[in-house]
Amino acid sequence: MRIDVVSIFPEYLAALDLSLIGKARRDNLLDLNVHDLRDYTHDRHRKVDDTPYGGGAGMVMKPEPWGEVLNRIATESPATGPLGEKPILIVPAPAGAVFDQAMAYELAEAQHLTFACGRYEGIDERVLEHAAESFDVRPVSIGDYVLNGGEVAVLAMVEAIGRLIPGVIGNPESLVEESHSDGLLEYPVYTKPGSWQGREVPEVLLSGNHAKIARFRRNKQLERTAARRPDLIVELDASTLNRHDRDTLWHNGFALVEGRIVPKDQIAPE
Ligand code: 6GU
Repeated sequence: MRIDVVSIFPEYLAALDLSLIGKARRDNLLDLNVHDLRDYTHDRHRKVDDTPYGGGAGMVMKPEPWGEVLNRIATESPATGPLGEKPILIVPAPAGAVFDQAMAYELAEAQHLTFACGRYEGIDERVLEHAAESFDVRPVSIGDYVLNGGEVAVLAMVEAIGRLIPGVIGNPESLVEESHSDGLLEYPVYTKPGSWQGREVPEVLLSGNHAKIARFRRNKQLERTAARRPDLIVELDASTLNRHDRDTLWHNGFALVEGRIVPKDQIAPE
């Protein structure tokens, strides 16, 4: 996969040299190019922002350097195929669609991703309109809070996407049993010593009884998802739940009503 990132703080992206993503680059599984937006200015001050038309606080990123760098990336894109497919341009912004594991899986299939990191109040809207001629443009947010710029969001997204590229994670099995892969949060994990500061590892994990261990872990997934992320519980496909699952959910505040999972306190009394 090819990834291009455009930023006025390219040093922010240096962290992508580390760990699994850094190794994926060295192994040529990931061709990552970071561009300094200021290299596409032509004035002495390398100016990338200006005051907003219509007034208001803050500064807006000027269109010209963005136009130049995106044209160059589009021209070099390996994803402009015979069927007219467009490379994807992700624009990190709190006003975007929320990034999640399903989006990470979808984007991990792409041949080429470009990330346009805005700063200040954002990028002149005409840049996105112009870019849409050569890219599939997607404003994306990493959650309901505001960052000063897109760089930290790009670090999160590239890590989430990059680890799903075949060959990046040594043991692909570990992708199957992680949080969000089945709509539930991960179960708690333990390692040696079996007793630490008076706290014991749950006995069932030492039992060697694989069916019992699987049930224990599944219950923990259901319990902690019910407590921490009740929004995920009501989205579960009820047909994937067995009698034990439904019983655990009942004891954690959820009932199955006409094939749907609902919080018990929302069931109207007879
Ligand atoms: Cl993707 N960018 C910025 N600047 N702020 C954010 C965000 C992205 N996601 C949440 N807040």
